[in-house]
Amino acid sequence: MTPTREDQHWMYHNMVTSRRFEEAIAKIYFDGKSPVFNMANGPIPGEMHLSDGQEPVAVGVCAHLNPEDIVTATHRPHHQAIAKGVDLDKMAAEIFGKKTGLSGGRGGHMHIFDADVNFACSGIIAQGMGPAVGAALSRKMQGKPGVAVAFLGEGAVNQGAWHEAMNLAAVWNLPFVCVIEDNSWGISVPKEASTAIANNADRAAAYGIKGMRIEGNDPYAIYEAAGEAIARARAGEGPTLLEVETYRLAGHFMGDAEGYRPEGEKDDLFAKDPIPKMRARMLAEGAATEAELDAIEAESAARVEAAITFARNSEDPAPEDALTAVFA
Ligand SMILES: Cc1ncc(C[n+]2csc(CCOP(=O)(O)OP(=O)(O)O)c2C)c(N)n1
Repeated sequence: MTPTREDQHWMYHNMVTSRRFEEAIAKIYFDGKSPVFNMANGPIPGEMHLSDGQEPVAVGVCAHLNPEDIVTATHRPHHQAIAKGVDLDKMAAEIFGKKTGLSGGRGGHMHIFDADVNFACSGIIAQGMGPAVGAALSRKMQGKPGVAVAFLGEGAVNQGAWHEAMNLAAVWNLPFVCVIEDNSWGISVPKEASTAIANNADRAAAYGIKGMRIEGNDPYAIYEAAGEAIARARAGEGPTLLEVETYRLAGHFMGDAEGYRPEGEKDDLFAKDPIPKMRARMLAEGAATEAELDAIEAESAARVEAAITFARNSEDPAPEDALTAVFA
């Protein structure tokens, strides 16, 4: 199933918006954090994990989802949040720790929650599995439509929580899709040093479900495989495990010296940047004109600038608000 022209425009738009958003965040992040790096300082407090390069996974999957579908993500959540339709102004404000943020600035970049589009994420790896499988179970028990998708890194699928949730999703034949973003690194640990098998899709056999691996960080191939998995979930045919090869162009976190990367790895990865590749393919196949793609890029840049301005100009939460919405 090739994405329609409209879907391709949507995918490209969301990939570019995600990339521009992270470029803007990266530019601001170190403000106020030097000469001594203190991650509590500056307009963007806390740790920062960028998803540059991994955008095809988010758009290839989320192109098939509706607001009623559920997504859980990880400590690296911006690309999926944008593709799921999370409000960009409120997400930027959350990252800046502002009162107008999705959670009033309490969560920061690793805890983006938007109930309007059923999106959540957590900095605890594999933590999204339980809530996603639980959401799929609730939809099934209530006879409501909705597919739940949990995105995880390839390092996270060695957690016990992942296996337990995967098993229950299969036992209960739930409308659930697990998407593993295999960027080959868990912080500085290569996949082969943490995972006993090369292809995590093979683990699907342990749960009697369908598993697929998609190579090449290709938005078109991801779209096709995800479309099949999500259609199966909607038809009541149970969960699917998708592993997608992708690339992390940035460090694990902002400030990562990336000394663990083999010489030249980053150059190779940048040469395969999925955004210019998709642009070239759309032009070659007549799916868009130069003018249309330029307009998409301009629109994304303006949207990001507006969100960053909204976040910067928003009020800080009052100190006494720190004690609301918590168990005291
Ligand atoms: C339960 C738990 N253990 C350890 C950590 C620390 N930690 C944060 S990210 C990470 C590696 C994650 O690798 P992967 O799942 O492949 O995702 P990626 O960072 O590559 O996107 C670890 C160990 C954590 N956040 N949660």
